[in-house]
Amino acid sequence: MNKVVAVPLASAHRKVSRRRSSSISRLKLHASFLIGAFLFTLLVSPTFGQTEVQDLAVVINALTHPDLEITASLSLIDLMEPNERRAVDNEILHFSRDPLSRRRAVGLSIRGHLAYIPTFNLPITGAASSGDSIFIVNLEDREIVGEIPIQEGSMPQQVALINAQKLYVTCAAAHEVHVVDIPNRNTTKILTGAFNKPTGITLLNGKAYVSNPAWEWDPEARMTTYYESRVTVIDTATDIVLKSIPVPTNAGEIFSDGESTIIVKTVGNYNDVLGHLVLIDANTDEIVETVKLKLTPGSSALNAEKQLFIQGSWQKPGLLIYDVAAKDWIRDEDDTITNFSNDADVSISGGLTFAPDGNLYITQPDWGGGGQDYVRVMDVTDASLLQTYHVGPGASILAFAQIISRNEDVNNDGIVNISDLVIAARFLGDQGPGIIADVNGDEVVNILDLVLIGQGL
Ligand SMILES: [Ca+2]
Ligand SMILES: [Ca+2]
Repeated sequence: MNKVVAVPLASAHRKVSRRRSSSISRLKLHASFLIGAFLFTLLVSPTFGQTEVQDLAVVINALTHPDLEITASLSLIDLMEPNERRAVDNEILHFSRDPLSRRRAVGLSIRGHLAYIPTFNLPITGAASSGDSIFIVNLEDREIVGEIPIQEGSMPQQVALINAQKLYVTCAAAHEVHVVDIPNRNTTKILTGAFNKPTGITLLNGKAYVSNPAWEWDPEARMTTYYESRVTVIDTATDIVLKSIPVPTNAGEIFSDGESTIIVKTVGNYNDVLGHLVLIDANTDEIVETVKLKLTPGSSALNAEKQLFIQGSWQKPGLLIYDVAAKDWIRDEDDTITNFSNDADVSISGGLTFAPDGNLYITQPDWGGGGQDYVRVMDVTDASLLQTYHVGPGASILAFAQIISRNEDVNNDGIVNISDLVIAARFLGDQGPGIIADVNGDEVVNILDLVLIGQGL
């Protein structure tokens, strides 16, 4: 774990010192009194001698079980804490107090200190959802700080944060993508007509790519019908649907390589149609490669080296690795990673997520409510097991957050930007203890506080 601890701290220090020296050089001579005052502030205020950085894994424990009185919850793992037990803060909050509501938490997107989690009540499978919303959780204060209402019955799935003002949320039951104004916490636009059970969403080059699995449960025939699956492309500046790209049956997870390629995993029909990988050129929005899988794939995740790790099916367990850049297999169906190199007894099945440091996090939920829910960390260079964290019931969704405590972050969203300056300016001239805009803590809000926020921009 030393690698994880050292890197963010060092980079944070570098960032702070670079920022300080470059901005001082920009100050004019006639403002030298300000420099003096500013440096004095830095020296006397203990807050500015250190920048507190916390690397977290955020876990959604998704099991709802009225008989066992289990409701969906959130756990945090402190990745800088080497002790596996102490590192986990289990079930710090629940999405409902009422087990009978079976309130689901199905997605997780993080920006700064804030996590956006689509939720809805679904007491009976197959019924319409109710109380649909997106919870906003402040990960530093560890509390729900807001709730964005989403139209009842739409079953919000996944959030894509377009910018500080706007997010998209895929709404599977409504066959829509809703455009949400984040500061006002309301839906401003509904994109419709191009979607069929939209679920996955990823962003690249000013566009959003949405996967449409397009399946429907037929209660009379007691079987699932699979319609034509597509990837829908949306211009995120205008919210206009640009294109619908047909893909093989049952499109699921969708990834961006951060440069030029969108990768879609299709699952098939769990019968005679197996899975595929589809690569889409994000400049032309044309399919450039379709790779047939010889199985029904499980969870997958893409790392910074553009390697797609895929769980095999339950009949054919083990990890496959596809090299997206080379369009070739690193480990194919006949050569999967079935065991940890240093612990052959531990199964590596479960949900996959890559951490910023390149390690693979595997969520292993116990859907029976037996409490055997784990997050395991794999070093993919040698497939060794690094950590095992015991988390909450149904732990199956995971994402990463970096918490940096800064007084300059006036509105406490984890990001220092123009919004903080605007808010602080409203307090100019105010005096007294505990004013949020009093960045240097001298009990007066003046130009010095604004300068300090300006440093963070
Ligand atoms: Ca802020
Ligand atoms: Ca002040």
